[in-house]
Amino acid sequence: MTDREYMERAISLAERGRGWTNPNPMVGAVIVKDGRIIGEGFHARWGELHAERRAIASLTESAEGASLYVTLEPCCHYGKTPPCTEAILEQKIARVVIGSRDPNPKVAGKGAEILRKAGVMVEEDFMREECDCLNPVFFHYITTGMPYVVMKYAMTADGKIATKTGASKWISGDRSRKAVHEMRHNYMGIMAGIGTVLADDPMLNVRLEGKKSPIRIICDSSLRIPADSRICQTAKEYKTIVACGAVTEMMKEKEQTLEQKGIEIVSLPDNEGRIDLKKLMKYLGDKGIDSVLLEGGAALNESALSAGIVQKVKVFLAPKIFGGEKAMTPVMGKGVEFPGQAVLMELEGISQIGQDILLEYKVGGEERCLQGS
Ligand code: AOF
Ligand code: ZN
Repeated sequence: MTDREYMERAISLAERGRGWTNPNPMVGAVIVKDGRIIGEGFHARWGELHAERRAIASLTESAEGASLYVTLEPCCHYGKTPPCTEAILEQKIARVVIGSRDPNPKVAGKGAEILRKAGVMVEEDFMREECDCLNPVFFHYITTGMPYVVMKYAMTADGKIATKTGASKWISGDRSRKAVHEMRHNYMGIMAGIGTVLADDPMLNVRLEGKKSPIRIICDSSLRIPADSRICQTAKEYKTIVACGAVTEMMKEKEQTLEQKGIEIVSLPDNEGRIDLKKLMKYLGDKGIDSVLLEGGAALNESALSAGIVQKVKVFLAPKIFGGEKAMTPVMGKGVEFPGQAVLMELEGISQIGQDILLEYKVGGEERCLQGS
């Protein structure tokens, strides 16, 4: 096998941690001696052993003189686990091939440096682009302290997210809706606006075996969420945060009722008393939430784009036409005056899911990853 094939193996191992490692990165490692894999591992869950230590724990023979292929620079700090650099040196591994650099200020080049100084042959940036595609969420979160936000919606071929009466069940097909549940597992948070809660009474959870549900975040400026909504009634089972604007006297009683239901309320008003979404992202980031799947509606989508908090947009395009000028489109609000003022995106992927088409865009530009987040 070639260096590329070993790193590809490490990447596919890393993938197995998707949805479980957050807010830590997905990482895979393969240890090779005399052309044979003698150990391999991946970071399986937040708080558990790092990929390098998992690979070492699986060794079938001494790793002295072996090569380690790892998708992310080994750490050199005492966190929940001791530094991986120490374990690598203890094993007398001779060569370390690294994919991504680790922008975590506690590591950032120091891991590679420690190994090099100890006499290990270190190769950096090997298949870096491919390895970077594993962790756009981690890179964004560790450098900004704010969650990576993915805006997702389903619309008809004429760009509607509901009929003129507001009915929206269903726009996309069964397979797309299942894909959305798979998608939800990958994010630590799922965010929706009060309009969506009032219209659909959604659960915003994951109903798939072996997958986990994200923390629910509802943007509700004046705490209109009904106490008997499905979200409120299941708040003890699925962690729920309701963000609101300024809390007026009239809202105090409602605030208490919701808290008794197990809901965390956070008041983050902007100058107009509505929710300051940037502050909300900072608040979620401080709580360790590294990623949010934004499932709209139209008003919240517009606020999120205007606040500049969205990194990615995923559009399910269904083969239907609703028509009607009153039918909602994915982003309402004021809109721009000229095409030159548009929110610009870069197309990253097109795939077919049943009869629907999934379009994936990166807001702004920068890195490209076909799959991944
Ligand atoms: C991981 N898994 O396989 C590697 C990581 O909080 P800790 O102690 O688990 O450390 C997390 C940091 O360790 C993380 O931010 C990243 O910089 C580094 N590498 N983390 O969770 C791994 N190799
Ligand atoms: Zn480590």
